Order: sequence, then structure tokens, then C-alpha cells
Amino acid sequence: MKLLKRKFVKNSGALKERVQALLEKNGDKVIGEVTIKQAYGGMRGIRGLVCDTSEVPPDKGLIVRGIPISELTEKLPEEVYFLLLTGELPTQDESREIHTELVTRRGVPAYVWDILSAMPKDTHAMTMFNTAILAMQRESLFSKRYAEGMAKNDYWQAALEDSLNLIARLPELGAGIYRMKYNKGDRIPSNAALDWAADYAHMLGLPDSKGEVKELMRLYMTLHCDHEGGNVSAFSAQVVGSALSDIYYTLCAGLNGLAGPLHGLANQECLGWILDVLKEFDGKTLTEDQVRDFAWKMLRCGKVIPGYGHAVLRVTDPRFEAFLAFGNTHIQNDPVFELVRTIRKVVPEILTEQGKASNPYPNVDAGSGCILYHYGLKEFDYYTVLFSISRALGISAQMIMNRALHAPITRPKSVTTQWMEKQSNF
Ligand code: CMX
Repeated sequence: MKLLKRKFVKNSGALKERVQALLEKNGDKVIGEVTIKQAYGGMRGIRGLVCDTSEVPPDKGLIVRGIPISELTEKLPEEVYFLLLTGELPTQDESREIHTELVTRRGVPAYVWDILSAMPKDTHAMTMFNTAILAMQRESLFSKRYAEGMAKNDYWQAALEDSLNLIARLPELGAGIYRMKYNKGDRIPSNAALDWAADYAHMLGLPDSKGEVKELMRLYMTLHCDHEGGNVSAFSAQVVGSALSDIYYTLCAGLNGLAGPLHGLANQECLGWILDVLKEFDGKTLTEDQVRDFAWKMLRCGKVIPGYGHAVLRVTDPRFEAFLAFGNTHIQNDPVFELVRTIRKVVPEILTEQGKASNPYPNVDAGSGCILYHYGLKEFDYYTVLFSISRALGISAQMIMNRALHAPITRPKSVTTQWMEKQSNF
């Protein structure tokens, strides 16, 4: 914690000075304009937010603190969290220190399991996950200290303390929900010798004689950690966090957005679609023409092809490429993975021909599910929980940065359709 605090102070202090200088010298400079189409169109492309943890150039994909995600795939997610927070990758010693920090904070309280076991059996795994996070809000140090009159300059420290406590518990929480919801038997105790993601894999309890599930979880947690500030989960969390709601409320708000089918739930929908295709063809290997026909049928019914398209990206998502590389190394002959590769060849052409989607290429969700499925994680309505555990890293880092920068409450202006009509002399 001392290490993280020291590095964070150095980085955020310098950033704060740069922001102050910018505001003083150029605060009134115009950086864009807003069209009526954008106001009705989900604010797509409007520059009105700042996020320093990561950026997503449309032609490159995710860059975390200046480092492309393709260069971070060998890093542990807790090392990436350090990077998100401080702008630096930790040394080996520093990495061990973060590991110890998280290990000492593990332990989901018993009342959380009581709440979860009282929920109806058909409750979605994401609802269970978010309910558990919200239930733990009573433990927020930020909220307690705020009520006691904490100084503004200390906000970020309380937010960091809360975040570390919560992040340390998420693997156990996620794995416990998995075992409870899908009748996998008793919860498996955490192993302090394992890193954060490997411990999660261990507690899920999937067969892992070669350690590939652990490797996959490290990759999964690193790839999904953050995706700049304007996506549904980050933006929802940013708005809620700006009201000085603590990380429990804030993360939950973001993850409720992640639970939507156009955002994080797409990974569950994507595998569902792939399995439907296989089922229709009795599990046989499909030709490109057969996939083409199936995809067109979907589009004609007005459905979207899950795992394709993106609100910002205009190239193949590098996170998809990273999953593909993992699959090519470890599960090359798996029929579901083979189909993912065929779909990848065919769907971009089809979406381009249809001419609607701004980006016809695969996003992160197009390949992750089939790899999880291969390793026995077949309950695909659970997949968004994996995404959530990872995305908690980015959401919390963004929130702590905002606390350090004393970011004000978010409050854009809305207008009526009548106002819009007047503007354009309609
Ligand atoms: N299949 C079919 N149609 C698609 C499509 C796809 N994969 N992607 C976009 N389109 C359609 C849109 O539905 C929209 O149609 P309408 O004009 O009829 O509404 C049109 O193309 C234009 O959309 P867009 O500007 O390209 O995309 P948006 O920014 O509006 O939406 C996204 C982006 C991701 C919601 C959309 O591409 C989609 O629904 N994809 C499938 C779901 C998915 O994979 N989501 C995961 C995203 C990853 C993430 O959350 O990080």
C-alpha cells in the first residue's frame, strides 16, 4: 500500500499540475462541436470526457498508459492494475509487494454468502455478483471517513483502500458464485501462493492439469482490464462516482451496464450464437458458405451478429487477436474454436456488404467464450462475471484518479426536442 501510494502520488501530482496549467491557459479553447445526430445518437464521438488510464484509438485498439495491450499479454493483471494507477509497470519486487497486499485483504464475509444463497436459483450470475458487491458497501472506508469530515485531499487514499479491499475479494466472490449457482460443490479455499488470476482459476475448480486455465485467466483478466472512459460501464461508473459514491456503489453501477447485451453480456450471446450454428449443422465442421448463409439469415431477421462491430474501434480488436493466439497455441483442433476462425473469415465481408455496421471486424467477445468453453467453463451466462472481475481494475483506477484530481460532479445539459427544432429552424 505504501508503495502504491508513493508511486500514485508522484504520478497523479504531476498530472494534476498539467491539468491545472491547461485549464488556466486554455480552459476556454473549443475542442469539438456537437451535431443533432450525435445528441440523439448515444453521444457517439463527442469529446467531453477525460480518462488517463487508457485510450482506444479507432485504428489501434486498447493502449494502457501508453503501452499497447498486445505488449501486456504476459503481465499479471495485478501488475496491469499498478500500471493503470501509477503509469509504471512494477519491478519484480514491487509485483511481489502488490501480491502480498492483495493476499492480506482476501476474505468474502459470511453475510455475503448468506444473501447469495437466499436468492432464487434462476437469478443471473451478474445479479448475484452485483448484489454481493452492493451488500459489502457497509464496509466502505471512504463513506465512513466522508461522514466524519475527511479532507478532500485524502479522498483518493480512502478510495484506494476500499478498492484494494474489494479487488482482493472479487476472485473468491466470483468463484463462489460459480460453484453455488451451478452446483459444483463446496467453495474451494483461496491459495495465497498463487497470483490473483491463477487463484481465481484455482477456486473455480475446473480441471487444470497443465495450468492452462490459470494461464487463460491471467490473459482474460489483463485483456479486459480497461477500455478508456466512454464505454457504458466506465461512463456509468464515472457518473455515479462523481457524486462521491464509494467504489462499491460506483463499481456496481458500472457492472450493471456491463450486464447489458450490447456491452459485456455480448460474450455470453456470442458463444450462444456459435453453439446454435453448430447445433443447426449437427456439430459437423461448417464450410464458409454455410456460415455465410446462417449469418445472412440472422441479419435478415434484424439481429446483430454478436462479437462483431464496435462503437469506437475500426480495426480487428487486438484483444480478439490475443485470444486467437492463445487458442492457436492450445486448442487448435477444437471444433468450436475452428468455427470461430471460419466466422472471422466470413462475417466481416458480410457486414461490409450489408453496409450498416461502422466496424465489421471482431471485438474482444468474438473469441473468448469458446476458449472458456473448451476448458469446461460451459455455463456461458456466467461469462460476464469474468469480464466484471477484470473491469473492476480499470473502473477503480479511473475513480481513484478522479478523486486525486478533485473531479467535479458530472452534469451535462439535456435539451428538449422542441429546443432542437428551434435551433435548426425546423
Ligand atoms: N451485426 C449486425 N449489425 C450490426 C453489428 C453487428 N455485429 N454491429 C453494428 N450493426 C448495425 C447496428 O445495429 C446499427 O444498425 P441500425 O442502424 O439498424 O440501428 C448499424 O449497424 C450502425 O451501428 P454502428 O454505428 O456500427 O455500431 P454502434 O456504435 O451503434 O454499436 C455495438 C456498437 C458494439 C453495440 C454493435 O456493433 C453491436 O451491436 N455489436 C454486436 C454486439 C457486441 O458484440 N457487443 C460487444 C461490444 C464490445 C464491448 O462492449 O466492449
